[in-house]
Amino acid sequence: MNRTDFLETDALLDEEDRAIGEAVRSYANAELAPHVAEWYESGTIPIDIAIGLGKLGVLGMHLEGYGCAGTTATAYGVACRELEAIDSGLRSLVSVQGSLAMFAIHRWGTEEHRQEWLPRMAAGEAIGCFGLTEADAGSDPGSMRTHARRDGDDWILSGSKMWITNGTVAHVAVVWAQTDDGIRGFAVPTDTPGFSAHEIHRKLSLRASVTAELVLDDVRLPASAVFPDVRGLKGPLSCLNEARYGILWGAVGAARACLEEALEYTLVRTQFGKPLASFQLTQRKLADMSIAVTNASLTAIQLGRLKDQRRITPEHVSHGKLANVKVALEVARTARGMLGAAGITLDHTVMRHMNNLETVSTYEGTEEMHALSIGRALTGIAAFR
Ligand code: TGC
Ligand code: FAD
Repeated sequence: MNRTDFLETDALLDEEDRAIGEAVRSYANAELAPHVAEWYESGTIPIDIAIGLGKLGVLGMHLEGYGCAGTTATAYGVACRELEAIDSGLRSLVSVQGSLAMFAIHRWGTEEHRQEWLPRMAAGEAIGCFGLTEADAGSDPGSMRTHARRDGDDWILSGSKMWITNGTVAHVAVVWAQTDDGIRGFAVPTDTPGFSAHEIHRKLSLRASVTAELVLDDVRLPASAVFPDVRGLKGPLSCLNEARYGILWGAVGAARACLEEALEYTLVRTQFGKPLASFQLTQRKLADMSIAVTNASLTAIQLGRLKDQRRITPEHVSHGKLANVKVALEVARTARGMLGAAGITLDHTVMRHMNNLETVSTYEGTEEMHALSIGRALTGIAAFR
């Protein structure tokens, strides 16, 4: 019996996808897990781990060509699951690099952008970030103020972006801005004069991850910097679909890790002369957590199938992100309580996961945004505004 995959949902995966998951799990356990509490405590992540992740083949792994592995979407999901079982910050690094920055360049960039950035990004030698959110434009990115105007053939980009993962360590920023022709995307080398990034400190969540404000102070870009063929929110939202898909898998990993730790702890911790796991109230919690992890896993696997068959819709992704992050947070909170005082320290993983999942629930569309997206699909009525 597999105590953290009760219904053996992994048996539903193709052999190759499962093997990729095992390779990522074993790399993450050996190379990343031993350091992650220290990174979390110091509020940082050494960006040179991207080189190892590049060698592992997980950066932009479901993209074709340009040094990317070209795996199935399911394999990408399984990799996200195994990384987030260690820490959401690791999955975040991979999501932003592969699903946001690289996907944007791959899908919407020019051939020149692709040749310039993708091979180095797949190898982890160049880092990307994705600037959509602003201080006053979060759930409603269409209200962004950052804008780009023409000056001869050049573009002049002005404004600021907030809460940008990898912002201070990025070599290229994908920036979305208002133009006379609607919202457009730009590939901005971060050494361009006028571009600066400022790390956001004092986070209580996703601490093993760099989060920054981007300031665009009349950044002059050549005509070739713009993504030629996309206008409007469709551009950035198409990238979010990719990252949200990775997140719905990642949440399974975080929840599974919390279940695993709650089980291990309650089997050995004794109170009232018996292991905590022997009390009926504890077993009810463990049973509910096991069911939650299994259901989340089934949801992820079905969405992987739909994505590999090119039948997935944004509303399907909203379903997965909302459902899986919500239950992962519930599992993490329950597990945190089950470890008592020990559960609040970095010697255990549960509170780190719980705190991380607060961010995971907020970014890439809050629970409310995804509920409204599902509501619109069910009713035909948009209730966002
Ligand atoms: P709406 O009128 O619904 O749509 C505008 C245009 O966009 C199209 N569209 C989509 N296209 C692709 N994928 C989707 N999911 C799409 N949703 C909508 C739509 O068809 C339309 O196209 P067109 O051609 O007709 O113009 O737009 P709205 O302004 O009403 O907003 C819809 C809403 C609220 C769902 C959307 O704005 C939204 O998703 N808000 C949440 C914002 C968000 O998720 N931000 C995330 C920022 S990035 C991030 O958090 C990274 S964290 C990463 C990490 O560290 O892991
Ligand atoms: P708001 O939009 O102000 O929402 C606040 C609350 O109001 C939420 O509960 C929300 O659901 C609710 N609300 C809003 N509108 C409605 C409505 N119509 N009906 C009901 N409730 C509503 N962004 C990027 O572009 N790139 C990144 O790399 C990135 N990384 C991030 C990393 C971290 C650590 C964090 C915390 C955020 C990151 N974000 C990034 C930003 C993230 O996408 C936004 O925080 C998110 O979209 C929510 O926006 P907001 O924080 O402005 O909240």
